[in-house]
Amino acid sequence: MVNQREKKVLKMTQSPSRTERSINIIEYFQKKGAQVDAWLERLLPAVSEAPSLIHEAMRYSIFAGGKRLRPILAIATGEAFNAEERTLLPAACSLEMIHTYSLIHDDLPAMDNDDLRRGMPTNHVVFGEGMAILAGDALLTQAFRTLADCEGGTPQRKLRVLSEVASAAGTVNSLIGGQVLDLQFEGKSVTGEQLESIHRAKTGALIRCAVRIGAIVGGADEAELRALTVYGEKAGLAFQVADDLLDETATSEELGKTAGKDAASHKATYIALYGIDGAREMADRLYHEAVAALNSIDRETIMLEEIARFIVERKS
Ligand code: GRG
Repeated sequence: MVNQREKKVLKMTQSPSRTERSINIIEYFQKKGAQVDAWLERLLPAVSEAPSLIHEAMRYSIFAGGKRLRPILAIATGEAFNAEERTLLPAACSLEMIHTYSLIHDDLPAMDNDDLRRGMPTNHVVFGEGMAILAGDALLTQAFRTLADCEGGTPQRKLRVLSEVASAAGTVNSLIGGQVLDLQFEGKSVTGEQLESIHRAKTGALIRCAVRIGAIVGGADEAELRALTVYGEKAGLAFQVADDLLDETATSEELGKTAGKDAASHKATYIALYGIDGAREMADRLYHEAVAALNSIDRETIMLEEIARFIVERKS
């Protein structure tokens, strides 16, 4: 039987303009996504574990069919540095737990108030608001337990990864901080600079972190880490510009979440500021800048190039 995530990956292949290269990236997402799912299965408490309802709620959103972009970015980076799977995979999965927590909370009535996510009713619609808040909290907590418990790696590297993930999920130029800015700017007109500061934090921090932790687990040196950080920052912004374009141009069915919400709520987006063509040009420029940042790294980084391309060409 095809599961929710495999269905999502198959949907990503439905672009008529895809090339041989992008077929490889689809295969890579399928293969690594299945590996991530297998690890998540092991890393999350079983539904049979009491209290089972919270474990059901956590698993409901984790296995609802996300693309697994953040863990796959961490894996692709780690693989370029021959990182050990037993350390890399749990570290990568911790990011998917944090990302899923952020989606559950973002969909709550007090935030974006949405009822569709990953093609399924949102967590609070199924389990109620209280349980959805707890499921988000529990995923965030489990992410840090996963990082603390992962095997292999030196203590220094593990601590550094813990610090990187905590920082990316936090308030300073990071996930929660970005959401705070987003709430504060609601209904106000924003400049390009302000929009970038929201998305560098809200969407970009976890994507940048994915690349950095892959590199740290693999033992990249500081110069390599700096170059990969630029790649991660450019890819993170490109992801958001593409997300704004998809919100405007794709259907809810294609996206698995409510489409057209940005325009309906008069939200500041790259489309609102630069128009569809301007946003497309920006995504393309960011893609080229991301790939250029990889030039100084003497490693096999083709998969990172392909992921950057996927980020701007994706259909969901
Ligand atoms: C702490 C109360 C409280 C709330 C936190 C942190 C937060 C709420 C919200 C973060 C905002 C957020 C949801 C950012 C992500 C933006 C985004 C474009 C998500 C979609 O990512 P995809 O396309 O999704 O990778 P899939 O489903 O494929 O994983």
